[in-house]
Amino acid sequence: MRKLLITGFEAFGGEPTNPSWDAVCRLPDFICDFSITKLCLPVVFGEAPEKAIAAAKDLAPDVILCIGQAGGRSAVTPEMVGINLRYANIPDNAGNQPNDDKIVDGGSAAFFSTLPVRKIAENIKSKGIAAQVSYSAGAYVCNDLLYSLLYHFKESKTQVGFIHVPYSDEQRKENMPSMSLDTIAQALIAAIEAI
Ligand code: PCA
Repeated sequence: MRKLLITGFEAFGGEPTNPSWDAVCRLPDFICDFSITKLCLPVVFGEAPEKAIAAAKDLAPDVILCIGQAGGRSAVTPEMVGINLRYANIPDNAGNQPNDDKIVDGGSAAFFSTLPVRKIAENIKSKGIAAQVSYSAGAYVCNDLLYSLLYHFKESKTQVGFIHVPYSDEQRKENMPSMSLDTIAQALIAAIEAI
């Protein structure tokens, strides 16, 4: 049996909840040949990847799949790339607001996800759920997590990827695209099936 560490984020930006963690909580403990370990991460630059790396040290997962909210997107979007950049429109949950800082001094400009991103998007779509490959995870804490994990695991067999999800219907955002938590959870199961 393979091991998959899946992470979601705590709430941020004044929201009461985060659909990434809410959807992760709905997942079963086993999906295909994976045993699933769930972890909620703080929306704090540097701390999110530290906590994920610490959990991975204990678990030695084959795959680390991170999930985050991308409010305003209408589809589930597997991310193709993490970039070596920190920029924040709003402070993170510890008050940090980096302004075009590097994540790793002297690190590569970018790393590609080591998950089969396009296959993941196709498999989600095959279930009738809107999905699209994304070529930018932004420069906020989600990208910080993706880039830092890809950097940390670049010489290892551990595969790393990130999926952004829309607002949930349960967040009741007016005039904003959203999806039910159940649909988001089904999309994550479809994503894991494709790995
Ligand atoms: N989304 C933010 C950080 C936490 C989250 O769920 C982002 O896209 O960077």
